[in-house]
Amino acid sequence: MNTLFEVSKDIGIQIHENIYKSKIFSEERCNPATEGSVTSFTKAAGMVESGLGEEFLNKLKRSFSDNHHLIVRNIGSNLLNLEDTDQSIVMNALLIGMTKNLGFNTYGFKQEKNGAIIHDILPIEGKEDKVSSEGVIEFGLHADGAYLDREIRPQTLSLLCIDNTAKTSTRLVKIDDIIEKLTYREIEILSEDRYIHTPPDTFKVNNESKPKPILEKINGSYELRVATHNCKAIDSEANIVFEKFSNIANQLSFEHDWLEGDLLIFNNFKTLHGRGEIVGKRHLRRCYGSSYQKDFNVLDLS
Ligand SMILES: O=C(O)CCC(=O)C(=O)O
Ligand SMILES: [Fe+2]
Repeated sequence: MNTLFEVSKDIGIQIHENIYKSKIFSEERCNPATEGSVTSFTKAAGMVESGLGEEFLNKLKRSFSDNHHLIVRNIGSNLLNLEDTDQSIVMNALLIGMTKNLGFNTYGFKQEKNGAIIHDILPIEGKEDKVSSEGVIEFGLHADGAYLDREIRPQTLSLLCIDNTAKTSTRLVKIDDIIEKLTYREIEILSEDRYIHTPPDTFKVNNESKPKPILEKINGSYELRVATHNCKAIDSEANIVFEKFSNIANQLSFEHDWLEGDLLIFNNFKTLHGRGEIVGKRHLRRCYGSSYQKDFNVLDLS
């Protein structure tokens, strides 16, 4: 089934103009964490909805629920012609609007990027050698917030591409494809409390390290939680299975080659993502979504 949906640049421009002309954003409200911004971004989500149309949105929803990811090409492709503040408002509105229109509320964590709802994903000076979204070295396959309980873990990630001069794609792999290659016993082992999930460098938390599973059966279907570079098995049998799991995940992963203006959204319970090394300029913008969180909530993990 199709996962790449190309909108005409006119639709993108129309959404931008409606958001811009409506003046629903004052300067201080363009940061989705500030008071008053909730109403503004909810209105903007409505504009994304009317811009894309109900029929098209339904197609997106179906594809997302079948494939656990989708790409809306061109939705942000004229952003680069806008002034900085307008560009920022429209990008945030598109990210939040698309996430909300697919049925997820946007939220953040006090311990990550000071509670920001919108995150700039680009290499940070001094963090080049970190295996994280702030580094430039290869970032292995992972789910975001794998160490967090399900209700507070991001259920979706929405990413909008602003600049991919570096031509670094994002890799994705679907759980269904991995499960197919595992034996019943291996699935069982991966479903047991035999893995320590360590928080990434980007979260300022002290985590108790109780063993948890990698696979969890929820309402009859499997979900996964693991950052392959931040997970340790507690015994050798669990480790052997984890290594097989990681190899399969790597083999079955596919690349999304970004074009500027692409919006990618994926289910963080049903896919793993990662990327190769970044050489050159690259800038994505991100928000989390969850149907378990209140819109614009900033969770305190302490
Ligand atoms: O930069 C990428 O392609 C992925 C970044 C990432 O892992 C994230 O935003 O959580
Ligand atoms: Fe990530």
